Amino acid sequence: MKSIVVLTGAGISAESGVPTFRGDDGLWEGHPVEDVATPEGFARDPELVHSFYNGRRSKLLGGIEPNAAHLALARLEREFAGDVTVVTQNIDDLHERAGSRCLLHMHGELLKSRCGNCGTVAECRQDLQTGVACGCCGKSGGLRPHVVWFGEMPFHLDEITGLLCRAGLFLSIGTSGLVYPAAGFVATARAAGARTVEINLEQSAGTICFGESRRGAAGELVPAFVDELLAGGDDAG
Ligand code: BV8
Repeated sequence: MKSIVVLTGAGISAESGVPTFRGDDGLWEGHPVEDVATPEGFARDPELVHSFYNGRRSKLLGGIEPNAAHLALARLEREFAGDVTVVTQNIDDLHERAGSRCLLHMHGELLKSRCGNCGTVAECRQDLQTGVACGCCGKSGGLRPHVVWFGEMPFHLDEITGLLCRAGLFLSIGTSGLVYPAAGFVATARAAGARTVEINLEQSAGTICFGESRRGAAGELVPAFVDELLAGGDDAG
């Protein structure tokens, strides 16, 4: 049984109440991306960037729960005969809390901080400000969210490329397909001979690259597709 690679984006967390980036309640709304999701923006106004991420962190910790799509992917990992790896663009912890274990956060994690002075990555469940000192080196002024901003190198790319080249099935869920290198994963998987399936609420920038595209809400379509895969009704390649 070949392996499955699942790419998720903000759309898989939408039904849990986490705003997507390009929806009406979009995250970047009110903030140009350059101001809140680039190293230059952070250097220019660190307190603005801290408040942007502090707001998202406290919302995530204030009652947001995994939804049926997250839970279905964890079930797939437990019950599928081959390997299942979730590569997420999301910085929330909903895949972990749903039970996914084989999980790569290519754009980092909202509940972790990184120290610009000593490089320590630590759990972070409270507000960050410029004056907060690093628990390791004791210095302040260097802490930032452990997330990948525009212009920064995503994490785990070598491992992800290897997985894509060996996958029997590449499944993309809830992403607009606008941000690279994640948006290019489908081409890599397809070139390596994988079956490619997209589940998304609307047409995405990458829809034409997928062998199959299923239109609808992740909370409904992902559990149904996982049932199909576990029943063996649809060969995962
Ligand atoms: C890189 C973390 C070099 C932070 C994010 C000029 C200068 C510098 C770089 C570039 C440049 N031009 C292009 C680039 C590359 C750039 C890029 O792609 N820019 C775009 C805008 C053109 N990329 C980068 O900078 C990346 N780094 O390139 O380094 C390099 C080059 C090659 C190889 C290696 C390295 C780093 C980008 C990472 C930025 N960080 N997030 C944070 O979260 O604050 S990006 C962020 O937006 C997400 O992580 C995600 O990646 C991205 C897109 O969001 P989506 O997840 O797709 O969400 P979106 O709202 O857009 O769409 C949601 C979809 O769900 C919709 O289609 C909707 O219909 C659907 N949906 C909604 N509800 C549901 C649903 N579907 C199903 N069910 C539902 N219920």
